Amino acid sequence: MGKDVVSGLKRILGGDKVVDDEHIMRLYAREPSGLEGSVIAVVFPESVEDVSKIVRYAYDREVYLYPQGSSTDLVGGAYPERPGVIVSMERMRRIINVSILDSIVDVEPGVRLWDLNVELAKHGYMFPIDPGSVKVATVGGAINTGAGGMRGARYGTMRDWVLGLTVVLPDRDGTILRLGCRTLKCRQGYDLTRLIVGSEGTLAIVVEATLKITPLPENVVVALAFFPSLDDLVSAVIDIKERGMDTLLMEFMDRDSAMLASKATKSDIVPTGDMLLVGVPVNVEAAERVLGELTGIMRSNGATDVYTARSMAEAEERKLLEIRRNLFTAQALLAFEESQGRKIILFMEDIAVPPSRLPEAVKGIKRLEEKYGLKTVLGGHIGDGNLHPTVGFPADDEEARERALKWYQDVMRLALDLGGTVSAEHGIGTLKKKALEEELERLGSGKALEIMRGIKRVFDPKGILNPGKVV
Ligand code: LAC
Ligand code: ZN
Repeated sequence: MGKDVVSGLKRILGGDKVVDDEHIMRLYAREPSGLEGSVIAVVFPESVEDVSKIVRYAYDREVYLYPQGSSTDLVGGAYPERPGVIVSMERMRRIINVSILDSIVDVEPGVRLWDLNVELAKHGYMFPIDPGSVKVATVGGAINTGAGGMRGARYGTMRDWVLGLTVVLPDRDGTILRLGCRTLKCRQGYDLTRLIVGSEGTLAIVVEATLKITPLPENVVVALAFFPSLDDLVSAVIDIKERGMDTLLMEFMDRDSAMLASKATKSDIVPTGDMLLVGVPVNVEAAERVLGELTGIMRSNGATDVYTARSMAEAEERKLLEIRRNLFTAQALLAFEESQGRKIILFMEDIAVPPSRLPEAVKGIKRLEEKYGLKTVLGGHIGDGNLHPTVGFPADDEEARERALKWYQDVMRLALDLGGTVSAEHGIGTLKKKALEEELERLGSGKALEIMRGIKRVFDPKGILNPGKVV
């Protein structure tokens, strides 16, 4: 079947948009966690019509399709679990229109979030969703993942920023459908736009998006501090919140993880405790005063070293954000050192708990680290209670994989016990399917799963789009 599919796709798209080289296909078959599937071909559509043609072909022959951005979701969301065709959106990367007056931008799905922000910055605007993978993550991937990131406590997730979408449905005609509006307010019956956001490529292929944009803050002050204990760090967070500071960033990493990430990034900053990173938007005149208040709160809660920057540009230049951005890299380094060069798999959790329950969550994660004997790197978005404990193990160690899977499930149960949720921003993919069921059952909402499976059938009657994911 593989050869037929390749020649069929070449016939309808032209040879230059279809790749079936083994080595290249392997690159598209895996995600950074180390999960890997198998690929028949990778196709690179260049237009909406190309996508529609691909879908019509796949519908006819019942070929599985995997729409893909940069595949950095970390829960097995975009990799081809069953053999199929990767639909890479990387050639559809035009910023079609920026309208400051309407506060919107129209983009193709392959535009990288970073590049979008470089363009918007020229107008004094930004698109605020800022996942750890922001330098490679694409708009289409972020829409399908429902991505969040470091500014989540203030700006929420993708759900809050997508106004309209053009999608291609996986039906006989490869129907092209426009959903949502180009205005900030929009009531179009049931909200199909937001149904697609976070649907992980299981309902439709996003081919264009209308996103809301917002002015860049005039200025942001940043402080990075190290605390003798997580309890001290949390009490600094409480004080910052009680002072009514409207933070843009509120991020943390535990001591060992910060040290590893500092080493991995060859940072000049040597962590001396549990790390808190805070950014507060203020106008230039108030920068000094607010920075003084912020460092005052940190020091009065026991912070030893405090690094500060009067602007985001200075913070980037002095690499105050780099340690936190490299949480995942830190675990990769740790697992790699311990595995003596073997291929490793990383499981990064993505639970959220109400921030008031964070101390209990952190203690619970430490307990599970001991219970399973898995060295855990811990950090996340402390402002919105989204935690990313991460473990790694050699890919060929079955026993360690079993243990890590049990650990993974237990971390999610801990979140549910504390009134939280199993996935905040990375999605369900393959790794969190069971946990999603558990979450809904605990809420007495088992029926919601039936509704979701029904929705999947309505959009994708033959089940060809990213099969086996989410529900
Ligand atoms: C982070 C990404 C991985 O917060 O969610 O680092
Ligand atoms: Zn995150």
